[in-house]
Amino acid sequence: MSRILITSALPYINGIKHLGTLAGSMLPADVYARYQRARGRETLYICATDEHGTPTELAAAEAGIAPADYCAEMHRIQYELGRKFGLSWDHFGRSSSPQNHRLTQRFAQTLWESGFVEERVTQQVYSLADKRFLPDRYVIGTCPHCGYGAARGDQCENCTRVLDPADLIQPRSAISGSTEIEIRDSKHLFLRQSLFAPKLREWIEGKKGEWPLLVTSIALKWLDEGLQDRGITRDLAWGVPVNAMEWGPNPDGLLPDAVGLADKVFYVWFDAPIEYIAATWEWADAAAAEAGRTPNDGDWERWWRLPAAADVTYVEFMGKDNVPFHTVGFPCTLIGVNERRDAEGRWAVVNNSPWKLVDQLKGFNWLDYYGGRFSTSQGRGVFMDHALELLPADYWRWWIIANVPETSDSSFVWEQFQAQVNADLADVLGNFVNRILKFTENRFEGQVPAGGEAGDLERRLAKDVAAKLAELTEHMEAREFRKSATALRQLWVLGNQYLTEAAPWTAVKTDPARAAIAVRTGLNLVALFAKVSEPFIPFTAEIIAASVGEGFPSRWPEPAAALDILESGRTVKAPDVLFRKIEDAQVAEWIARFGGAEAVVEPA
Ligand code: B3M
Ligand code: ZN
Repeated sequence: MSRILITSALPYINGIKHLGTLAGSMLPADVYARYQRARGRETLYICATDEHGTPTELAAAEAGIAPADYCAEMHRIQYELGRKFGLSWDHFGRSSSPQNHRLTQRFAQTLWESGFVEERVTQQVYSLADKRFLPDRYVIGTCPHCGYGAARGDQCENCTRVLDPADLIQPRSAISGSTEIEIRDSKHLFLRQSLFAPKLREWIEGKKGEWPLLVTSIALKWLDEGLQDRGITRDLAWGVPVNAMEWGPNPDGLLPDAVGLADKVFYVWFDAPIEYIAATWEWADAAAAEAGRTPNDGDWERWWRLPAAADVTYVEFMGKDNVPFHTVGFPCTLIGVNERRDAEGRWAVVNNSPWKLVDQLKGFNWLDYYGGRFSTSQGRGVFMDHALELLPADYWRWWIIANVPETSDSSFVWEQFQAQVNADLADVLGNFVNRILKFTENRFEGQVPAGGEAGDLERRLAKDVAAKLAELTEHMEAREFRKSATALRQLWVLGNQYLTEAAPWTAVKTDPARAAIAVRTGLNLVALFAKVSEPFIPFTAEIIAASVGEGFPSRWPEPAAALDILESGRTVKAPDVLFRKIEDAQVAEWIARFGGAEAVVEPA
């Protein structure tokens, strides 16, 4: 049986994340991880904070503390919020970890010594007003391709074209707005991505039909535009230092310019994906420390390096803007540390334990807020901390997964959120669990009755449930989350329909045996719903499981045995109301606080 390795795009360290960040990667990854564990597959879900780059330096400066202290505090906050949302990471690491420093430098050194990285003198934007070099992202101006006025120097978020600051029209500093910027020479390391184009194209073409069209089309678009060599170092203080002193000669016999590079750090997008591996290393070291044993590299390498990882299926989750870095940049790094090429361009595997490339890549569109972007600065939209102040995590989990932006962008709208949560969670699932358990307490001493012979109703239900469960399982295996949520809701509806038709509260007056089979069947549906709802709404699923004395979490049910879970005589107990309905007055208050339809300033 395959082991499952899951990573979700690393949230930037600065700021509290909004619902869109949950939707675009961490939440679907969590639902999938929980499902895989329920299927009994050895599963590792890894995530971390993405801590380097200019945003961190600026946020720390604004907070008046050192970047290291700022990151430690924000990591703790993001970790706690993630756990409150039920994000079941096996490890939530930090890209500033010693493990990531060592691995990033080791990979860069190998790439240099293989000739896949070279030094170049670049023209870097220097801001006189800010007294600092400006990374591409911190130069803004008008996009030459689509005219978008706030295009960034690395990528235009409007037309997603990759840019260089020199391309921008009327460039200015994103920090101070100053146009007093000048170009200065600065020596940097470049990853020669252009060398990898043929191999990458072959690899991505081979993923057509397996990966979402969104992903392969973005990746191939980048390749069609002509793969550019990319700078992997920056003039920043906070980041993985480029230690040029220990590197061996490259194929031309050159050593890196220790002086020109000594005070540089690696570009955040070079070290961040490597943190997927390094966070697994952190996880293994933490487990060893907890067990009081010496760390063993094999514990983490067995997930990432062949042949030990031959039975691992590696699945990545991310938003569409991250797809280029995961289908080009990171694979170039891993191919580059696995292989070498000779002067004739022939490639050969030189690393007898190659690092794994991603097997399945689930990319998402964007979840926006009333058609516009969430905005911390403009206080528009719902962020993770506020969300949990308003409602329990499962309300958000359910709505996000049921509306996750898989094939197109989707929008959070309070009125639709209220309608769907009240209908699916309160009226369907909550109502079903409450009705059958309250009735069992009142008329069957709170115990699972010994059921008589199942009738046509139960036989039809068993067939429908088995078919719907098989459909849900198929969608989960395919990582189709909206379809999975729809199938799960339809399962809940089947339970309600059965109860309405079987009407044990009527049958009990004239045919107690019939009522007993209806109650027994209803209680088995409760146990089933707890199992299949756990990946989506884990907190509520645990309460439902406990109400019928079931363990948690438990194995994913087999369709054939879906209605034969509870033995007669088991004690059951109705839980408190599972979902309080969202009132109109609450929606009105929240629209006033977080913005509503009028809130949209610029389109997403
Ligand atoms: N920190 C998330 C973003 O672009 C970025 C992902 C890194 S995954 C290695 O919002
Ligand atoms: Zn543009």
